[in-house]
Amino acid sequence: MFNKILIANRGEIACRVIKTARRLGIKTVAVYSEADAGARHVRLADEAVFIGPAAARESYLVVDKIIAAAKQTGAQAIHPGYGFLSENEAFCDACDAAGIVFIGPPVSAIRAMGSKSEAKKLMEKAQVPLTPGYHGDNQEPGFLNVQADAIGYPVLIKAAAGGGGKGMRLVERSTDFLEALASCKREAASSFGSDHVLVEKYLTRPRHIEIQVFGDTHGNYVHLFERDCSVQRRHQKVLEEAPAPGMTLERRAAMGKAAVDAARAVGYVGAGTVEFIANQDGTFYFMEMNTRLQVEHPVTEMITGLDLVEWQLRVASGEPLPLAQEQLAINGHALEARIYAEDPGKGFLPSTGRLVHLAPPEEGVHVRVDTGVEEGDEISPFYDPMIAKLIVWDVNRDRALARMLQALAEYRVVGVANNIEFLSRLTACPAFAGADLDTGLIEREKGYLFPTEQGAPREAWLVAGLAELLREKARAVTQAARHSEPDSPWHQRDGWRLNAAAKRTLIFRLGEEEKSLFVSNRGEALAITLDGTTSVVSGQLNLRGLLRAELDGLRTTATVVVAGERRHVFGHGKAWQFAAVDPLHHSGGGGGAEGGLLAPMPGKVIALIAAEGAKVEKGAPLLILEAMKMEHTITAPAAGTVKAFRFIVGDQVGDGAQLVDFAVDPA
Ligand code: MV4
Repeated sequence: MFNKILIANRGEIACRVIKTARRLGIKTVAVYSEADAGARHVRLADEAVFIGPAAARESYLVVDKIIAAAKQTGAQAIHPGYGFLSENEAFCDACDAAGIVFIGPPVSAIRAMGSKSEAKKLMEKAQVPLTPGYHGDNQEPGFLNVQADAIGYPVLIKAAAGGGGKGMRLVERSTDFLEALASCKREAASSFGSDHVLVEKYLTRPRHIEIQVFGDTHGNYVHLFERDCSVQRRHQKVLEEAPAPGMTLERRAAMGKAAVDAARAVGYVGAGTVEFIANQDGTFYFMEMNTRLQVEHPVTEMITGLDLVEWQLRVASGEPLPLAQEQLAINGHALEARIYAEDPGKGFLPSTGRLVHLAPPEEGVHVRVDTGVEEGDEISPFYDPMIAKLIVWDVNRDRALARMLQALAEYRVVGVANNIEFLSRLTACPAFAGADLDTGLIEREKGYLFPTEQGAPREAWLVAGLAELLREKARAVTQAARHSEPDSPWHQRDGWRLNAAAKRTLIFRLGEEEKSLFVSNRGEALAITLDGTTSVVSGQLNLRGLLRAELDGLRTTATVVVAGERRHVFGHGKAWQFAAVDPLHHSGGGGGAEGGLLAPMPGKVIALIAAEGAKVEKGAPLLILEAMKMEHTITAPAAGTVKAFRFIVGDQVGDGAQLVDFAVDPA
């Protein structure tokens, strides 16, 4: 076994590999770019080597730099992770040339699986089922058109050197074939450097089912059962699970045999994945073979209880496979969701920024979080915006679904847009929960998955208000403790007032909607009037924003995280981004700047600054209130005219009182 390995990757997979290496007592070397100088994988590794600028093509993808780092640190082997150089033949050769073990398959297997048509020829020889079609060398258009007619429409034309859905054309009828073929060849030539295509029968509602295989250097091969990765968006996997719903023992054995035969056919060593496309009736066909450890490998680990990276390290160091096929079994069901910094409401646009608050669910037997970031880290624009992989396990699929919903509901991310709510809806959607799976699920369920409704339930507004008050109270207590007279009644934020029940107005905005919450004391609790209805609320808020509340006698929990003026409310698997509106700069009850300006709290008018009838700019001082022993300047919320003051100097005003009639200039 190795003493020291280098991980030629970053993010969650680098952290994940380091975790297993450390458990095995293997020293680890990380490599990092400028953008990753403070990254988690660098912190976790025993050593770290700087390899250059943030752009991957100048750092993580530069073969010579990775090899040099391994030589510099005495790493005996390199784990490539996935992506980057993990399936790069030149890198594999460079490792061999440098006498450094590449933890993966031999370069011959990478080469053989790099071409779709070459891979299919190998699979045909190994009697692995292929999609009905033509994948030969005759590329004459008329000949291919005859082949397509014989296959029967619809057919799919695929670029042999393509992948990930690129270079495919669906043809519904013979008269469209030649034009589609020409178009596909043009794209294939320009995108992949080869216009070689194959023609296949199109499967209309396919499932993507893949088999995890392992080979060692002693001729042993096993499969570690299947994963269903049908839930994809634009050829990016979103949710993966193991085992595949509806899989029969016979079908599993047949797919496992086909995958092992495929691995044996290419002399495979290490972890590999044979991808199949399957009809709804379960008939399956070879699609491609991936010669790397896949992103979704944890679901296989959760149902087998194995550590696939440990297997990779043992096999790469010449050990035999730790277990034989008959010693492998499935236990329970696992799901994986990829938590991304992207905005589903904006076409899944990647989101960058600092993770001002990051609180994954608690890990244990049922929940695993593979992540490359911690609170305070940046999600940069240079790399895949993955925040983490959330993996859950339970004894069956329904229980695993419940675990996933619970874990997603507990996952708190503030600072970047993210897909957690989308993943919750996807997990809960009837098609997925009912295992009605195919690669078109997300598109088919988009009405459910991308709701147009905005707004938040009353409970969310009340939670935002209660948390705000509890946070203010806690802050007052902290400040009092720092004050020379900590017991002074002026520090109490319990709403006590000399001669009136304390009243407060809190204003929050959600999207275009703005609401005022009128707060008063109700014994030990608070009364919040919202939309004309009063609720009695109380609760406790901890330092991480976890709120245990009682709203009108009903107990609930939520999390409220502050980021600037934003109040992120999480509850029941949903999230809302409120904005706290500073009443001092608020005008009008309805959220617009029209109408008067409300007194943010009880106080005394001590100066009228602007003249009645005066035209003023946004931010111009209008009057001064004295409240809580401080002077508060009320300013113009926008350019406009001071029509009239409702009070004169010396008047006492109540909380929420209208102070000024103000007309905003037309836009
Ligand atoms: C297909 C197919 C339907 N019929 N082949 C997409 C990329 C590559 N993995 C192969 N792909 C497909 N090949 C035939 N004959 C549908 C797809 C496909 C797909 C396959 C697996 C996972 C997701 C997919 C999304 C769209 C299309």
